[in-house]
Amino acid sequence: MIGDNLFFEEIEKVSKIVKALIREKNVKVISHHDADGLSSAAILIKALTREGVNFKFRILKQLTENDIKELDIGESDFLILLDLGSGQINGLKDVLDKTQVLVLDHHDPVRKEHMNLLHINPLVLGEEEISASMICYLFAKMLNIRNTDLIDLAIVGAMGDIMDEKWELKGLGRKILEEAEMLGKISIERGIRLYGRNTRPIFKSLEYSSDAVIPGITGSESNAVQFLAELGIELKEGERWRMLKDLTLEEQKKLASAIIVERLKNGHEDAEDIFGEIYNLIGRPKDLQDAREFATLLNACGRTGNFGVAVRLCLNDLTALRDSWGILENYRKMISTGLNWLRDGNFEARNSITIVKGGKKIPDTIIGTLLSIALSSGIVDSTKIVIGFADDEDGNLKISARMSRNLNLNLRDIIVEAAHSVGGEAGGHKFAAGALIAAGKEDEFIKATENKLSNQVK
Ligand SMILES: [Mn+2]
Repeated sequence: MIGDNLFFEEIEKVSKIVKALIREKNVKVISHHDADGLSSAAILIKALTREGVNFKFRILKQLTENDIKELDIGESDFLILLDLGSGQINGLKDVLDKTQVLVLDHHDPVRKEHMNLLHINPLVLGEEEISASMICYLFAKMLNIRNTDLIDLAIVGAMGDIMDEKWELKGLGRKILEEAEMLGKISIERGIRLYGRNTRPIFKSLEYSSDAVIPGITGSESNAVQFLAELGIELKEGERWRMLKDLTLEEQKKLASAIIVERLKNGHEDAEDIFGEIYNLIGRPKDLQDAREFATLLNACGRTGNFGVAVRLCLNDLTALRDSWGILENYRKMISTGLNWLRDGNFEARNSITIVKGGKKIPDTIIGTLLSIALSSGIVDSTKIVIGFADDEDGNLKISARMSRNLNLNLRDIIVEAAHSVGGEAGGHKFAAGALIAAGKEDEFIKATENKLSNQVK
């Protein structure tokens, strides 16, 4: 079942050490506020509870050097970092000099060792990237085989971090998916890559079609409604809005070919490339059965500060479901207000980058999500990097950067270098990165980014 490579050996070795540590020390768990971090937190919470261990847990937007100081970790503590930490190994030095730290993360790592550092990151251990939730799952399973029942959360976290390019998990992530299928926790279906299959009216799914983009229809509710009317697909069944899952097979085929035709008309290179896999969670309430929708809901909770609701949802506390819909509604409003603001042209297209200065207009917790949607729906040029700025509550500037997977650059390297040049902190992945810098430094940051890019092109 378990491979013989370094990654799995390390997880096994570390799990044994951790098993002893959690009994001796005060356990403090810190995780990240997005869907991957929240699923990771839920997996560890359940696993630690099963070990009979008391612990404290906190969710953070990011782990800054200031946050590390405020954690006030002493010799009797044991710190566990989920979906963050790999990029902050240097900042953790003082803590590491005092006590052990376990990092379960997949962000681009600082490759530094310390005798107190237990660092599980596939990128450090010669393995391909998987989500933090998947790392946490593998770790929890090694701690106690009963934790295999948490495997659906591993998949949900991976959806949140979009580890499934074109809606299909590959590589090690696929192996975990297959394990979930084998355990009877997930079923796999094929369908059009449209969000909201079980939760939104069809025209809303089409309006928000950012993955399989439909020219002229993505982003326009009225065009989406008209498109369906022309196809003879009823919007309602009695009083109830119909959703994608309600379509007959005939209607699904009609819709799929019409989408392909629209894409062909507009000269899309891969017009027929609109299908992908849908992952159904078995044994979850109806509204949480689609792994992607579950991830969206967790994201909405996390980015609006409702961490408790998110973790309760993961742990199958159904009373949290009622609380979550209002949160999602609010989050969707925030996103659509932000998108409309961008559509009004509130960005600056430069030679090699697009700049979005969000200021106080765009909450720092959603700027990254907005940029991702703006890229994939064509609001901003997808052949360029897009960089967004938003004021955070401490008076700093939160930076998010995104680029299409077609670009052959390493966004994390670019952003880290630019952030360091203005005295900030940064981290991330090849296609998505973030930073935190002092207010007023954005032009300097932009210049540093442009310089780095022009050097790379030469
Ligand atoms: Mn993650």
